[in-house]
Amino acid sequence: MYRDNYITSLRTEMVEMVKTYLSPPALGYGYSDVPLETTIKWRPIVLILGNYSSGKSTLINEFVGADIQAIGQAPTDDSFTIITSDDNVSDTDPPRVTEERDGKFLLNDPEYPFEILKKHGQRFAAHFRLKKINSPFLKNLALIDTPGMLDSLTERDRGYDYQDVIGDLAQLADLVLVLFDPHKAGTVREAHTSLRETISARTFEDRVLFVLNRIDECASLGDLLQVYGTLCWNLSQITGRKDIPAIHLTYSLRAAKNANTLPDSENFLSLLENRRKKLKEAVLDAPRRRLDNLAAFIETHAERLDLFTEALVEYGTARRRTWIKLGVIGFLTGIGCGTAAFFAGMWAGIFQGVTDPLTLAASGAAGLSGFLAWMLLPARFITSLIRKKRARTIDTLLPLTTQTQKDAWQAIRPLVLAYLEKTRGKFSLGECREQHASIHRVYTDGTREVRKALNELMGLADDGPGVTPSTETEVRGGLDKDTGQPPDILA
Ligand SMILES: Nc1nc2c(ncn2[C@@H]2O[C@H](COP(=O)(O)OP(=O)(O)O)[C@@H](O)[C@H]2O)c(=O)[nH]1
Ligand SMILES: [Mg+2]
Repeated sequence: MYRDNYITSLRTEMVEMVKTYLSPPALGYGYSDVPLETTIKWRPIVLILGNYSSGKSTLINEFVGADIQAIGQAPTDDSFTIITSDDNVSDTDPPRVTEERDGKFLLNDPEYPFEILKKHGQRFAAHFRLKKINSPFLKNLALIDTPGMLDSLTERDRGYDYQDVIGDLAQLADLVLVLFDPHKAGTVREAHTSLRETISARTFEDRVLFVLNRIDECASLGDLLQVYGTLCWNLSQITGRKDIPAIHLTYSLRAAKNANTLPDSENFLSLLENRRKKLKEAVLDAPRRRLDNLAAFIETHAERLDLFTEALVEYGTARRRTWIKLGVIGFLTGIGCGTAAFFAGMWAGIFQGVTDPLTLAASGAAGLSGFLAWMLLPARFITSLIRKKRARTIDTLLPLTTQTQKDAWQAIRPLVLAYLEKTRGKFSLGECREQHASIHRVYTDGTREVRKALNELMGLADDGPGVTPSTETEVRGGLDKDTGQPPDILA
């Protein structure tokens, strides 16, 4: 409980940090079309993928402790189902579906993070739903059951882009389980392509778990090894790596009993650990994974926005400098024009002397006209040339020393150009400086505090402070002495 509360309040604070400091500039500078917190504000999510009848729904029913999802050998269920808890119904009652909602509701309710899926259209909306279950298993998380992958020919009849949907869901998910069964251990390419495209290589290993399910259906250990070998080969072909990702071997005891695939205790299965429990633990660990993902989210976006605003500050400062120079030239031009008018007037005998009001007015007017003419015509022309040149040499605006900086710059470069194009380089430099300073603080101090809080979490046992601490502060595992809350990372 203690640890759960810590995780929940830390999550809230991190989302708040994004909302307060990163979202406003992200929206203002066209870095993002929706508030950044849209995809992270909801509860931790576990996405369950796999071929049809690889046992996804069976696994989910086991986790939540009730038969809430239809199961069957044929492609039974062709919907994406969000399965989460109903906080209004006691979770001591036997688990059951307490509320169902359709896709239209889910895609439009701002409480949920699924607005980004609207683009997949009506056909997708008709295959998207929410089920609330009063299961304690779902207290801090949501599962997503998916329709199985079919062959690519039938894929086209779906009416929406299955791979794109999977990609978007994977982006929202804190953990992705990819299930295979012995009959179809070879058909993994589609799922893997969408995952590779959306989950960064850096976090892929942490986020995706491969599961070979229904292993009770292998006739012998030899049969299993054959299947395992095929799957490993396919995965390594697709990942392009020589090392093979860990594959969890498992089966549903209940389904196996029903199918009568457990003939005797001599069966090879008795030699293997059924990884059901490990999978369950991994799924229940999703809230902690969410914190890691949030930390990475904050780091990535803070770094990019930091660079974005720094580039704008540099650009704005250079622009201001140019205008000051042009202003000085304009001023001198004005003086030149005024002086010329004075001498011309004197020479022509129109002016009576330096103190003559006509002399003053006419020379002043000539000076002012000279200044304005310069500023409105040549100076404008020059700045538009300079603006074009700066757009071409935008990469030299900032000294990018590290590879992560270079990557971050590549990600935002088109957005910076689009913003400069849209504003024609005219934006408030002062405001931009302020934004940059506050984002920079999040990027440096904020992310450090987040990492510190996460380290403290590692020292916390399930029901209270972990490790035997020696002082009062250590006892609280870094929590506030009075409130028992995590340190305020926004402070
Ligand atoms: N023998 C055996 N059958 C299983 C296992 N898991 C699921 N099944 C059966 O496989 C069929 C498809 O399961 P289902 O959960 O609907 O697969 P889904 O399409 O991936 O959701 C059902 O008839 C299940 O009873 C298992 O571990 N062993
Ligand atoms: Mg299913």
